[in-house]
Amino acid sequence: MSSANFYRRAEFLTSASKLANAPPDEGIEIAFAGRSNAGKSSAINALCGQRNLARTSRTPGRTQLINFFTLDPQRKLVDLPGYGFAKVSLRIKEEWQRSLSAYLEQRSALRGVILVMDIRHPLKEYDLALLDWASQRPLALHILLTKADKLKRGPALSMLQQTRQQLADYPQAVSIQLFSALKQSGLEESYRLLDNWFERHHSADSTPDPTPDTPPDFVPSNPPE
Ligand SMILES: Nc1nc2c(ncn2[C@@H]2O[C@H](COP(=O)(O)OP(=O)(O)OP(=O)(O)O)[C@@H](O)[C@H]2O)c(=O)[nH]1
Ligand SMILES: [Mg+2]
Repeated sequence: MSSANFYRRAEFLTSASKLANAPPDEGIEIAFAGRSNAGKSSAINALCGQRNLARTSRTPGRTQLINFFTLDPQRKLVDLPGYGFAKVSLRIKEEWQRSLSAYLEQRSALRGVILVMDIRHPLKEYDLALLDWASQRPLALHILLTKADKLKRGPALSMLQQTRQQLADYPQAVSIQLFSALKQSGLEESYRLLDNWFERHHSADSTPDPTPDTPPDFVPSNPPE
């Protein structure tokens, strides 16, 4: 099955306000983390070819729960609550931060973290904190510099280069790419990475494909030229 078709099978499973409410800790999970409003939920929707799988919003702080999406019985995508948003009460902020850190530190199924950053504001304080956190355990790390459509090609590439350089001193390997949910760009590169982390090897994938290849039902509101 093509990657696009595999990820299109994503279905909402459940939301958990804390780790204790999460589904059983088994199989492989890949989590999307990042600052509030960075574009995590939009990235998941773009990758899964579904407009409204993960709730998105102009209002920062939309995703306040840990949301689980099932791809198949052994593989899930996880939309984490965004961090760094000032306008929520301290109590709620502390709760999020607690459930987020518990998930990142304790979840055995967690294979890798996709750190989503707005290309115009990469590697802010909380992003660096997240990278440090993630390096406490062997987690694969990848960065989406998203909203790449907000910059022209040249500046976007130079931001990619700059950010890559800043990560060079980092103790753990972190791969990085440009992405745009709006323009649907960067999908193939992300699929290769997700397939790898999910141990989805095309020839060895024994899961039968019940659905024939179908065109995406996701029509970007602003399709690329
Ligand atoms: N231009 C552009 N806008 C985007 C892109 N991705 C997301 N957005 C917009 O950015 C805003 C936030 O997107 P979300 O996907 O809800 O962000 P989030 O990281 O899930 O936010 P929280 O759930 O609050 O943590 C929305 O208005 C999106 O439409 C993109 O690639 N390009
Ligand atoms: Mg969200």
